Amino acid sequence: MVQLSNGIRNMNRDLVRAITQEEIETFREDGVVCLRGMFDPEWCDRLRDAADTIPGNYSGRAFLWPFYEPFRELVFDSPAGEIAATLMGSETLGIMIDICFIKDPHSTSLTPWHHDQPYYQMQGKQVCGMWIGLDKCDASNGAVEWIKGSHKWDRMFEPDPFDGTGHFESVHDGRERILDIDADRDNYDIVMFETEPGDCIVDYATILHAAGDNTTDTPRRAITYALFGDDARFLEIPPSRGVEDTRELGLKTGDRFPPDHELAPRIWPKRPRETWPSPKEWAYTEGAEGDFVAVQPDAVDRLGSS
Ligand SMILES: O=C(O)CCC(=O)C(=O)O
Repeated sequence: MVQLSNGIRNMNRDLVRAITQEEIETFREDGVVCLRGMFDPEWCDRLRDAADTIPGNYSGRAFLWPFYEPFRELVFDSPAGEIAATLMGSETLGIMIDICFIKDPHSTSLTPWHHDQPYYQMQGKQVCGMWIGLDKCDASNGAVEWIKGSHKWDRMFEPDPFDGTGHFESVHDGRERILDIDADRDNYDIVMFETEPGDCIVDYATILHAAGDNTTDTPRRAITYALFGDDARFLEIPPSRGVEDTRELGLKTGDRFPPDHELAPRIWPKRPRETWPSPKEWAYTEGAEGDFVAVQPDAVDRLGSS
């Protein structure tokens, strides 16, 4: 790893190149776009090393930026914020959560078809995800597939559990059961990107996507962000679907996110390091399905009573 003499690591903190108009149009039309080589190898080396130290299972390593310096720098001092803000046409960008998805070698951690919106405590046209690959990724180790245009369907699907056990029992109001996409694949415009470390995929929160098993001998590691732009507002969501349950954001439906929110802070435009929030009194705990999740101290009680 390259270290500058002042101890500052030499990762690309800014865009390596401008985002093109064509990429913006692809993102808005298809709902997803793959941008190559946006995070240089040093980011990936550092993040892989950090990822390997975090306890948890496939989807259980979440809300990492308050605790792990490499994840913190990636959030507040990498091109991630500018990339997403540019694609969504937003002046500002905030982060709701970061998750490190690790598909272990020869693991059958199938990711069912879902969209991310039902997990998110936010609504708006400028709400997206960003998937940053830390390993080479293709169909053999669980590259994500996307249904182009599904962000415009104006439908909301109840997610299924991420462990292949079928459906959650209940379907919340305003949602429907996810369609059996794999039984009808020819009817959908499905795209998969084969990626190198440092490539990133940006997707609207309403686009449907899924990923297969890792059939290889090496782990497949990726970081996902939930991001929001100017028009996003807080939204109460039904409990019991995601790690978001463990966080009390202190907002009510329709509220804007304050730029200095301790748990969902603004990351673009960039802010000086001394203003990066440090959420306090949090702990990692074993969650309901063996996940390790970062929780506020009273969250276990809250979850228990929900
Ligand atoms: O990378 C994965 O395994 C899953 C990604 C995903 O579902 C997401 O980013 O929402």
